Amino acid sequence: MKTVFSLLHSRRAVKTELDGGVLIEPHEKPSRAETILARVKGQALGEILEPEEFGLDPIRRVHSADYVEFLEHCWTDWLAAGKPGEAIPAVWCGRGMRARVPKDIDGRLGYYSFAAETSISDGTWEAARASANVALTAQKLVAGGERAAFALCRPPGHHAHADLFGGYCFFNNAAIVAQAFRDQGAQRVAILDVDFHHGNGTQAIFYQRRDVLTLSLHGDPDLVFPHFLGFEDETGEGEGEGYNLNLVYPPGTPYAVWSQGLETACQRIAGFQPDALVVALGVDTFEEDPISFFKLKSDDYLTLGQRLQRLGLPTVFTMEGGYDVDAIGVNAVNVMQGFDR
Ligand code: Q9C
Ligand code: ZN
Repeated sequence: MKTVFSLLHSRRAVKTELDGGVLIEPHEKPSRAETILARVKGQALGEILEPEEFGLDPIRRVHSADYVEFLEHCWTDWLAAGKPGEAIPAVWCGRGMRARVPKDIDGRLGYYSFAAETSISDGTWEAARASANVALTAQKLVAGGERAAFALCRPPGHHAHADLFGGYCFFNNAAIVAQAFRDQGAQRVAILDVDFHHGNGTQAIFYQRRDVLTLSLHGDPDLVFPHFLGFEDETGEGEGEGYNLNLVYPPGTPYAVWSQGLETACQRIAGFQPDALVVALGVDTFEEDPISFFKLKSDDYLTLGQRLQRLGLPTVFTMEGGYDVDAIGVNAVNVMQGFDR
């Protein structure tokens, strides 16, 4: 399988993540991508390609123009306002308040976000753009006849809504890929999210649509991020009713249990008969992940890849979460190798 990767990911290197009332070194850091790339090379998974430049149009098919513009200028606006640290949202439009875009940068940071752990600094815009280009290049490979491609995206994307950043995400790479397939003539596309966290952004973007089926297996949002979306009674709305599936699991869930949900999801995908599949691949389901509570083991990712391969669909993998441990490289590449064999 071919991998798409851009060194521009390293332009996103914030110093801070608000966690537990203190600013820690971010979990979502540059070494994540280097670790995974090293494993891709070490296993000779396949050719490694630089992304092409797709411009902002395919991003704007999923994200609002004002949100994209906000992200482009956020850091310089923050600096111009004389702020001493990194840009961190600290105020939101609470219940009963007015959802209008303020002029002030503090107000706009809150308007365009849903969480405060995701700091912004110099280079975030460039890295997020490159990450979307990585995803779109993988989409182009698969649209051009490759059975599958690995978009080694960083920053990740699945938490980003049409006009909200958070959960380490800015542009929803998986959604951008699905929309690109649709715009190139695919009738139906499925997005399967196997990251530990609910793919809230992806769900929200396609919630009222039946052309893109969204499915997510994740930790119970009653207990973990993103807390306010991802419950099993969210099944889609209007035209999209019946085209969103959430499968929620408790702390300690091993592959033997998680894989039953995977089977349910795969059967739903097969019944949908999509023209393409996008897999939002987080490996924070791993037993040693520092911010998660599932108990998947490294070999389980091979089995996951094999199951996805059996769907028989043109498939784009977008890299999402997975933190701190060296095994994120093994685990992510195991999915690809399980798929390839
Ligand atoms: N104490 C992805 O996996 N909350 N994002 C972290 C840590 C935010 C995860 C709390 C988690 C976001 C792409
Ligand atoms: Zn995650």
